[in-house]
This record gives sequence, C-alpha cells and structure tokens, in this order.
Amino acid sequence: MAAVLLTGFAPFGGEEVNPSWQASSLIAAQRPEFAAVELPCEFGASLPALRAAIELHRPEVVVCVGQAGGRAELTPERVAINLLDARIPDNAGARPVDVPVLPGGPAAYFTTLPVKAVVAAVRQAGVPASVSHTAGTFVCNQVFYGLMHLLATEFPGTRGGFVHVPYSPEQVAAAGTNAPSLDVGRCADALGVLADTALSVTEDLSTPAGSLH
Ligand code: PCA
Repeated sequence: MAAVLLTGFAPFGGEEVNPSWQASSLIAAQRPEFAAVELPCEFGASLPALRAAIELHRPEVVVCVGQAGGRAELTPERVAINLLDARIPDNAGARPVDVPVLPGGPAAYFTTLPVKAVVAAVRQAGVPASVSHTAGTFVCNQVFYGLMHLLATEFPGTRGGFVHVPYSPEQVAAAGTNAPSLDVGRCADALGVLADTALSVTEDLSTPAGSLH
C-alpha cells in the first residue's frame, strides 16, 4: 500500500529522457509513503499498466505526470476529454485520429485533485505553476481520462488527476533551443508538495484560476 501513486512516462518524440518519470521516481525514492511507476508512451499499453499499478499499490491519491514541452510551469490539469487526435505516432507507431478514449463514455471528466490549492502551495514553494484546462489529445489525455474513469467506476474512494511538467534544462540544452525548462530536482520537490496538498486538502480553494482563452 502507498498513500500516493505517482506515474511518469517513458521518453517519446525522439527525446532521450522524460522529466515526468525522472521527477516522479526521484521524489518517490525520498518519500517512503509514495510509489512511482513508469508508463509506456503507447496508446495500447498505457492504461493496462496504470490499472496494474493502482491494483498493486491501492493508493489514496493517484497523480499521473507527463511532459509538456514548451510549457513554462507545472500545470495541474482540470479536465480530461474523451478524444484522441495524435499529431505524432506513439512509441509503438500508433496514431489514432478522432477516436474516443472510451467509446460511449462521458465527454469529459474533471480532476478530483484540489488543483487551485496545489497551484498555491507549489508557488509558495518557489516553483511556477498554474491550472491548465487542456491536457491535449495525445497519450497524456488518454491516461488522464482513463484514470478518472477507472476511479469513478471501480475505485470511488481514490482521488486522482494529472499534472504536466516542462522540459528539463538538459533537454533544452541538448536541443539547442530557448524553450522554457524546470530543473528535475525542483520539479520532484514540487510534485512532493502537490502530493502532500492532495492528501490533506479535500475541498479546493474557490479563488479564480481560469483563463480568458
Ligand atoms: N507527454 C505526452 C505523452 C507522454 C508525455 O510525457 C502528452 O502530453 O500527451
């Protein structure tokens, strides 16, 4: 049993590493009550791996983490949609376009993590963060939607959600671009703050955190 299950992803899109897994495994190694599992970046294999991890660890809270290259902040996601539209192939070569995650499923699920309280706590710890209203339409959105469906239908006592993290500085340096980045150690600490907040706060803040576009 673990209080918190963190998942990160395998590298994808030509990258050598994925900071979502680097940071998740780093904080889980420091916190005995956390467990971390790496998910394949594959439409066919990611949700069975997530289900197995939840069945193994029986956590109170599940936090799935993914890389969002180009984002400048840690971004807890608010809504998962029942749509896949892959701009690039996954690691197995699959590229679903305009396919539901779950045929006949609800159009969307909301996170059950206190995303506004999380953003406030992560900012307080000195790491930029904001609420995101789209997890995209690739494997991360699939995992987020699949997670929320699984929790709603089979693990109603478990809360969960998804957070995207920026590139690491090493990835940006290797690519020779000026994309924003977040140090993996700082990212790991921020995931710890996020998880602690998710464990202790069951009713989210009602401060505004929406976006105009
Ligand atoms: N990011 C991708 C998939 C795996 C990951 O780390 C996404 O945002 O969908």
